[in-house]
Amino acid sequence: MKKFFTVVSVIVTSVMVLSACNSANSSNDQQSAKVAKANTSSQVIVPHKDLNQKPIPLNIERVGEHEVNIEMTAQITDVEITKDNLYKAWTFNGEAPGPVIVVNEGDKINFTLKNMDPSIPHSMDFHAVHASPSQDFIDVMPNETGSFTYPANNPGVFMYHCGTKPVLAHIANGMHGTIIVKPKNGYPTDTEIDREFVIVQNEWYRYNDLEDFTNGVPSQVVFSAKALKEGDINTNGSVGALVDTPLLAKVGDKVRIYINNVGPNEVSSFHIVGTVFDHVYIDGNPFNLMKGLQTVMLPASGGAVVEFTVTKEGSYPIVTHQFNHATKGAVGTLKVTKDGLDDNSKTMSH
Ligand SMILES: [Cu+2]
Repeated sequence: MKKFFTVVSVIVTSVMVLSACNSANSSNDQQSAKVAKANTSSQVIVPHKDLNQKPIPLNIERVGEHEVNIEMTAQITDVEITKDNLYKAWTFNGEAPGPVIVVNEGDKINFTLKNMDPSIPHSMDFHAVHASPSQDFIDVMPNETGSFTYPANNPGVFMYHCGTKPVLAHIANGMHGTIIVKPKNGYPTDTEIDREFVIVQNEWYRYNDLEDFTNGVPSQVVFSAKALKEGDINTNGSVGALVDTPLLAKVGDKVRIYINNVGPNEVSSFHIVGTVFDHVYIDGNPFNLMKGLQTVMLPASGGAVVEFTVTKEGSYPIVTHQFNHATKGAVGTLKVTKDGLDDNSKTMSH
């Protein structure tokens, strides 16, 4: 009899434990269903509806020879993808892709993320640093601020992005960008360079639609230019951004472009019509030097430094050689003139 009761009590306890597990699971499921619902509806999530937060400039300050403070915001800001498509983007600092960050190899980064989104958490995942993701890339809750410290010990051109679940939704809605870590001893070709640009590729889908992000094809694939210094062109990832405002160079210039493909899903086959890349540093590391490339393959998140000389005047189309993507917007122009100024001549379309 005693044995019977023991068995029954074991069964009852097991059922209780199982049902507790189930109820925890079902609460998790409900939670995920809620998140999934918010992201598969192709709708603006309600608290974002009337929100269009003014872009806030990146705050970066050198506080020591090998130490920088970086302060960024997560915020909801309208971004024009095409003339008729204003996208209520989830952004860093009100830009999508976010502002380019430049630090030096060996820097300690003291990073602060101010989450101005009133409704959902956001976070920061820098590909340029060594960190413990479960401690250093964690969610910052709505209307809160999080601070993190990590070293940037590898030179290169790296992606950064929000890593909050579902990460695909956060990246596809606009939370991505580029961080350049300048090599301690520079690039061997530094002295030859006449001008530098930063170009970022990303793609857009149906608005806030996790189903389309996951199983669809991009509606637009775009390039943006990011300013390295005051006065440089700085754009969002809009169709035609770099055709309407071409990059400029002078005949004979050796041009360097820092390129980064921030996805979220597609690869890039970066190519500039009418030239061959003399030097390519894959992922922007001076050790990864390749010569004489026509096209550089950038995986999702991948970066590179490409260098080439423009020998004649004219308009040089910048494309991804995956022409279905070029057709969807990933085209820009490098205009080469006698004096490096815009002569307002027509740019070549591609
Ligand atoms: Cu986010």
